[in-house]
Amino acid sequence: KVNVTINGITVNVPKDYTVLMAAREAGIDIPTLCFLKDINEIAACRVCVVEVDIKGVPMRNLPASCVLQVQDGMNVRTNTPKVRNAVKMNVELILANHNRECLTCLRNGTCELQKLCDELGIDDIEFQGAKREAKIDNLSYSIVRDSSKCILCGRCVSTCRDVQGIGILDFTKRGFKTEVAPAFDYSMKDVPCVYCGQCIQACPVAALRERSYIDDVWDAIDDPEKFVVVQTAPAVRASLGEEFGYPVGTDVTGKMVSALKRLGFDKVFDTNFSADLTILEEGTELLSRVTNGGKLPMITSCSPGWIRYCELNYPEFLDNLSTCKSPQQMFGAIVKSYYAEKEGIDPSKIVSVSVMPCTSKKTEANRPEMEVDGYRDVDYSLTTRELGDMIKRARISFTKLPDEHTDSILGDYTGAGAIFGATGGVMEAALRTVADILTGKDLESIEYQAVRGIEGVKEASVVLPIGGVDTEVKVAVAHGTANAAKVLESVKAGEKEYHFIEVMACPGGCVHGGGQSHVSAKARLDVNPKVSRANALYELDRSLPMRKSHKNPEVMKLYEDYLKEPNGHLSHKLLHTHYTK
Ligand code: HC1
Ligand code: SF4
Repeated sequence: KVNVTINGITVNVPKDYTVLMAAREAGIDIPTLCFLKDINEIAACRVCVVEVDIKGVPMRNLPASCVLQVQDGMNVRTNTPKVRNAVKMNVELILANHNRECLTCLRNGTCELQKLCDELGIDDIEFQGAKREAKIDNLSYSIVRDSSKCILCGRCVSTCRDVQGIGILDFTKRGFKTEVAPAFDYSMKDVPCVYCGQCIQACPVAALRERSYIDDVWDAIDDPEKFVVVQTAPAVRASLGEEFGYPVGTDVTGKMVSALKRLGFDKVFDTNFSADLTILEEGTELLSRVTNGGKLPMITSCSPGWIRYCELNYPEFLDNLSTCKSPQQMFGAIVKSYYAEKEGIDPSKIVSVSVMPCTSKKTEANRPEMEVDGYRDVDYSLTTRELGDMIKRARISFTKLPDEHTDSILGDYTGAGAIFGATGGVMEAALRTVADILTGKDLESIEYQAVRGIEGVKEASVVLPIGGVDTEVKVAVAHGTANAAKVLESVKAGEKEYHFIEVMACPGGCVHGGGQSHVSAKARLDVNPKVSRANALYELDRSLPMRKSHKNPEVMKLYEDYLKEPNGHLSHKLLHTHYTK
């Protein structure tokens, strides 16, 4: 450990600390902008500069505290006229080339640059140069890139390249014309982007954002001819409250349902319902592959970012993917078939809306194969943030709403469905059902701790009787595409053998999807949204009377009245698909 003095306060910190982290220990908040802990520590914006002397010898220039390692006897000052002037000038230089239409900007209120200007008291911009030419790329179904908002902080670049292991975005061109974009200025539509939206989560401003379908959804709601149903993904309820000031990871299920009813949706259902349905279909598929010599390991297929990643990078594993559509798509298919039939509604009048923590779901909903008999499974997919915006625009006082319950007959769910939103949740839900089926018991020990948590790759094994023989069922869970690649490489190399693998494209799983509420880089130093939101889902699971998918009464009724059996003829038509090379 070393002793460092910051603004007269001495702290004893580990020697691999940066000055920025040491200052936090001393209770001193150094401003940052390009800094994203453990992801982007590159001193690009120079907003975190400080004055330093070491044992009385001043360091030349003003070093950036995010990359400056502490040394014994270091004396740091963060609030001198020299520092204040330099920081102000650096921010003004960024602003000179920034599209400053804050009032009409999507990130008005959540923008980290705007907040910084407020904190630093920026009241005038001295540099009024020419601005970079504005380019808006809104051709993909999922992601919009607006170069006029980009401040070249590099947070998206590092996230896509280092966290996701993909590398779609990079600095292009030179000097004044420098931009962050896909190579050769391609549209996001035409590059091997998986639309995970992790770059949106990294962006401090509105340079990267989701493509919005809010207006289409309002139009549907306002059309008296249309019957508009909505489903909300497991992870949405653990983040939506953040849009209204609740702490990160507060479960707001009841208020979310109330809000959706007040927005005018004709029926408010739940993707948790179809998560349970997925488990019955996917669990049955797994058992049939294991007992009939089918392709193993079977790999989950609910995360569309993962599916696209697999198609683009590991086509040799496409036959390993479960043929199950994702819960989002299964839900849509059931709404326009079973539900329409039961309620006597013409499926062509039904508009199926989903609210997802995800930006890739927008592209998934638009995949050509995601329809049955000409009816699209899902017509519009919104993010958690878009739902927050709709609630605000409708001037609904979210915090004052009562808790309400989802509608039947597609609104019941179990704890197993709820935990889908956290990495390892699909695996745990599947194991709960598969273990019961194989043992013929109603097992009480249902929490599979080994697949929980945010370690990049998790492994577990469970001994289960298959065909009368005790068999060690080996499973793995990977979240984030870089971790998925690690697991696939180890399977390919023959180093690992698994029966079943869960992959989610986003680090942390859906709870940290590209469509969830923004948590600023600064706030992330104190809370980990992946952990807090996952905890909210595990708590919800524990509080529910039913915690196994095969105990969901509405799902069982769906089989009894309509589908007849998992993986049966009708299931295949509605709920399964194939991925082709
Ligand atoms: Fe997910 Fe899923 S868990 S993929 O992360 O399988 O988006 O929440 O809705 O479809 O259920 C997302 C979440 C979500 C699907 C389910
Ligand atoms: Fe990279 Fe995901 Fe952003 Fe595409 S959506 S650029 S894959 S981080």
